[in-house]
Amino acid sequence: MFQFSSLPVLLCVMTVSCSEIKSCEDAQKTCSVITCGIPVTNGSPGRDGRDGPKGEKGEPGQGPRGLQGPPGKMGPPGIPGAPGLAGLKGQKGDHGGSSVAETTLADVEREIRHLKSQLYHMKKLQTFSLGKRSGKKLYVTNGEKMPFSKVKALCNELQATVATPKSAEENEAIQHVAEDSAFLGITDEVTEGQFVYMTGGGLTYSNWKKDEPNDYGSGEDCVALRTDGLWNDVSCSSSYLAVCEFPA
Ligand SMILES: [Ca+2]
Ligand SMILES: [Ca+2]
Repeated sequence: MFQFSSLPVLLCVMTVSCSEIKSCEDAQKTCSVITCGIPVTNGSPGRDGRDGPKGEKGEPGQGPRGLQGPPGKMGPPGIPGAPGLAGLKGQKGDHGGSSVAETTLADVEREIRHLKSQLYHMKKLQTFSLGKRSGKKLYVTNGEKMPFSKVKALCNELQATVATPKSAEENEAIQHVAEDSAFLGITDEVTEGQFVYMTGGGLTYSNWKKDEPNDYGSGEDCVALRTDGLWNDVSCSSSYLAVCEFPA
């Protein structure tokens, strides 16, 4: 009894083993003919089935955290923000260069006008107190007597010349200023007997006293205006009033 039930199985096994190039399906077909109606206890395992559908995502793993990666690229610039509130009002600035120059020029012009006014006023006072105006000349004396060399130096220091009358009117003006005999800007130091103006040129007017000039004594090369208005040649080293002449 045992031999009959196990024989088809053996035959099937033998058939498969004898023909290795045949597929298992073919073997089954071969065996099914033989095993018809006879239950089979244990067949050989079938091939792997097709892949099933993809499973759901699993839970994150628990492995160690990796190192932090490098920074990413810089993103695009954002939208400009709204304008801020207006700042506080600044302090008033200085004047510009041109304004300063104009202001300075105006100050200078104002100062010049003021000085001109003062100078005009002083000349009037001077004429009234010390001098005498004749035409375009102004004669001034300090009332001191001194040698001719010092008179020249004094008048030169005042940017003036020694009083030199070139007309009867001017001679009278000097006479009016001088309370005593005064030096005139006339000499014959260069050529004896030939009196000339210190400023240059021969005399165009004279008012000699009678018998003058006489070059008296050791010589007289300077000229003094007497209180009577007449001229006398005198020694330059003698002292007479200093009268200076200014252009008026
Ligand atoms: Ca002389
Ligand atoms: Ca004389």
